[in-house]
Amino acid sequence: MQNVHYEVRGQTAVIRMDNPPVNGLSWALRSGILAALEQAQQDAAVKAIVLTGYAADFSGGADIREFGTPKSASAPNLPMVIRALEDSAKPVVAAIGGNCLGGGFELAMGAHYRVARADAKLGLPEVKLGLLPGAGGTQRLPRAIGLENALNMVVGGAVVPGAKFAGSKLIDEVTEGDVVDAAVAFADKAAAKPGPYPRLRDLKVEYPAHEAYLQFARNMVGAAAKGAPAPLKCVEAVAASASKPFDEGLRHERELFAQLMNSPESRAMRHIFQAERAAAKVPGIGADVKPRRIEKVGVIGAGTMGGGITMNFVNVGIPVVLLETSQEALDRGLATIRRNYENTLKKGKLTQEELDARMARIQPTLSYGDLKDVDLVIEAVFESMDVKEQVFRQLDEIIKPGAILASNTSALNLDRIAEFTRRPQDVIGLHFFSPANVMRLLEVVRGAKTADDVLVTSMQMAKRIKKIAVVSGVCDGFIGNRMLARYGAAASDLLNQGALPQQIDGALQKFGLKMGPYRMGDLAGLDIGWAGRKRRAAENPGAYKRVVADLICEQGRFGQKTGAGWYRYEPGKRDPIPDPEVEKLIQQFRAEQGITPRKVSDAEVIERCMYALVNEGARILEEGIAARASDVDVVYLNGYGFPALRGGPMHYAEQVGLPEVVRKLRQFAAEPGADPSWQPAPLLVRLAEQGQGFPA
Ligand code: T1G
Repeated sequence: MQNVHYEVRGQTAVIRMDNPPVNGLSWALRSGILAALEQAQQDAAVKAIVLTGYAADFSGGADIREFGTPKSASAPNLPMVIRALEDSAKPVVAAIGGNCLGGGFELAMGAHYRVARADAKLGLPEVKLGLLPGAGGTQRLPRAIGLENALNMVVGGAVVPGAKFAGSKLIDEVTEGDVVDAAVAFADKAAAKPGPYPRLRDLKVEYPAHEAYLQFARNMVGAAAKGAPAPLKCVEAVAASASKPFDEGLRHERELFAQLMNSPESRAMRHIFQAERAAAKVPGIGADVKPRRIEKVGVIGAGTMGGGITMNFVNVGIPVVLLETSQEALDRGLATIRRNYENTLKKGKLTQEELDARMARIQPTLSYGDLKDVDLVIEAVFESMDVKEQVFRQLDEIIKPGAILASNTSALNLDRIAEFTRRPQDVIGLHFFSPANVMRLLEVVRGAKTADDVLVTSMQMAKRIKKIAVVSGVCDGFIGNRMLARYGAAASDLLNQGALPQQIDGALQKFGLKMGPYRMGDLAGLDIGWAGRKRRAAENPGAYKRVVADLICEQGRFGQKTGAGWYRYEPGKRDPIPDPEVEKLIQQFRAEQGITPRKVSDAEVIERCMYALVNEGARILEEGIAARASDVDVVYLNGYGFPALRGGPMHYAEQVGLPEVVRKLRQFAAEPGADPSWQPAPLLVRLAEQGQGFPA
C-alpha cells in the first residue's frame, strides 16, 4: 500500500496517511487509502476503522503538484475514495489533527464520524486557488453545519479550529489529547452498534426560503469578487445542496469545479501559490548551510522606512535597538510607530498589552555603541552613497563579528556598500517596500561576496517576520524598480505619442492594476523622480533626455501633496481629476519634440506597458539577477499591485504566448526613433523560437 501505514489496535484498523510534506491527496495516496480500506474490510478481526494523518497535517488537500496532469483526476479520484469511506460496512472514524484542508476536509467528511483536536485547522481554501471544493465539500458541509455557515467557509476559504464545531454534526468529539487514541476509543464504541452508520450525505439542509438568502449572497459575493469567477461559482455549488438531491448536487459541483480548474484565473492563482514557495528556495545552497542566530536587531534611521522595519521585528518578539542622529527624530519615529499600533488597536486587531509589549521591545538610542551586541543591523538612512559609506564604516567598527550588516537601499550598488567594511561577506541588501510594516515583499539583495549562510539567515528571517522574500542580484533597481523604470518609460512613450494620463491609467486599471502609473506618481510625489533626473543630468549632461514629467514638475505640480500633478485634486480629496492644463503641457512637449500626436488604443497601452515589463524581466533572468521567472512574478505581484488574477507579468506573457510578445516587441523596436530597449531580449526570442515557456 502506497503512502499509508496500516496497523490494528485491538479491533480497530488505523490507516495513517503518509505523503510528505502535507499528505497531498495524490493518486498514489488515494490508491493507498483504498487498498488499506479493502484490507480492513477483509480482516474479520477488524470491527472499525480510523483514518488519520500526521499530527501537523491530516491532509493539505488535493496534491497541487498533480494539477494539470492526468493523475489529478485518474481513478481512483477523490470522490471515489470518499464514496468508499461512506460505503464501508465497518464504521470509519476520521482522526483529525493539524491542517485538514480542501480535499482533506472533504475526505474527512466522507467518514461516518469525526474526532478532532480542539486546535485542528479545518478549512476549504480552494477559492484562494481560484477553485471550489470539488469532492463533495459544497454538498456535505451545509448538511453538517447549515447553509449559512457552510457558504461563509466555502466562499471565504477561512480556516476554523476544531473546537468551534463541538456539538455539531460535523465533529462528533473534540479532544485536547492524542486524537488517534480518542478516535480508536470512539471507533470501538461505534462498532458495538449495528450499522448502517451515519453519512452526511443522508442529512437534509434545513433552510426555509433559502432562495432569498442565496440571492442576497449572490449580490454580496458578486460585488466583492472583483472579477474573480470562483466566489460566485462557490455560491452556486453550495446553493445546489439546498435545492437538489445529493447526487445531483455532486454533479453540479463537479461541473462548476471543472470550469474553474480550466480558467485562466485559477491557473494564475495556482501559479502564485507555487511561485511564492519556490521563491524561498535559493538554488545552489545545500541544506548543510545553517542560518545564524538572530535574537536582537539594530535599525538605523527612525524615519518612515526605519520605523516600519522596526515594527516587523518587534511584532514577532525580536527586540530592536533603534538609532537616530537626534532626539527629535527619534521621538518622532517612536511616536509614528506608537500611532500605527494605536490605529491597529482601534480596529480591534491588537490588545493594549501587546501594544505595550511591542513598544517595550524598542530600545531607542543616539549612540552607535548600543548596537555592539545586535546580531543583525539594518540601515534605512538617506539614499546617498556618501551617507551609506559613513554609516557602514561606523558599523564596521562597532558591530560584533558574525553579525549581519544589511542595507535597505532601493537601488544603490550593494557591492560598493559592502566594500566600506572589512567584512563584505556579512553584508546583504534587505530592500523593504513602503510601508515596510505592511508590504509583504522583501527583495533580498545578494552581493558578490555575500556569504551563503548570510543569505540563508536572511531568507529564514524574512519568513519569521512574515515577508515574502525574493533573492535579487546587484543591478540598478534590483528586480522590481528596474522593471518599473521600463514600464514608466513605456507609459511616457504613449503620452508623447498621443495618449493622456487618464487613458493610460484607465486602461491599466481595467486590466487589473490597482493604480495606473500617473495616479501612482501623484500619490508617491513627482518631485522624487524629478530630483533624481536632475541629479543624473548634473552628473552626466550628455545622457540627459528631457521628459514631459519635467514640464509638470516645473509648474510645481508634484501630485497630491501639492493639490495637482498629472491630475488636479479638490482640497482634502484624493480623487484624480483630469486637468486641461496638463493636456496643454503635454501638447507643448510634443511640439517641442516635433511629435505629431496619433490615436493610441487601450490595447496598445496594455501591450506596450506589459511587454516592457516582460522584456526587462527576461533580461533580469538572462543576467542571473533573478533565479526564475516566477520570482519576477512574485516581486511584481507583491510590490507593485499587479493583479493576482493575471499571475504576474511573466505568467501573463506565457498565457499570451511568447511568440506574440516577441512579434510585438519587434514591431515597437522597428518604429522610427524607438528606444533600443524595445529590442526583444535574446532569452525571449530563444524560448519563442523553441515554442517553450520560461524554465521553472
Ligand atoms: N499539495 C501538495 N503540496 C502542498 C500542498 C498540497 N495541497 N499544500 C502545501 N504543499 C507543499 C508546499 O508546496 C510546500 O512544498 C510544503 O507543502 C509546505 O507548504 C478536490 C481540488 C497546508 C497550510 O489550498 O495552505 O483540495 O515548497 O510552505 O506554511 O476540493 O501549504 O516545501 O516543496 O505552505 O506549513 C486545497 C494549500 C487544494 C492548501 C501548510 N488545499 N496549502 O502551510 O507550509 S485544492 C489548499 C496550504 C483541493 C479539492 C481541491 C499550506 C499548508 P515545498 P507551506 P505551511
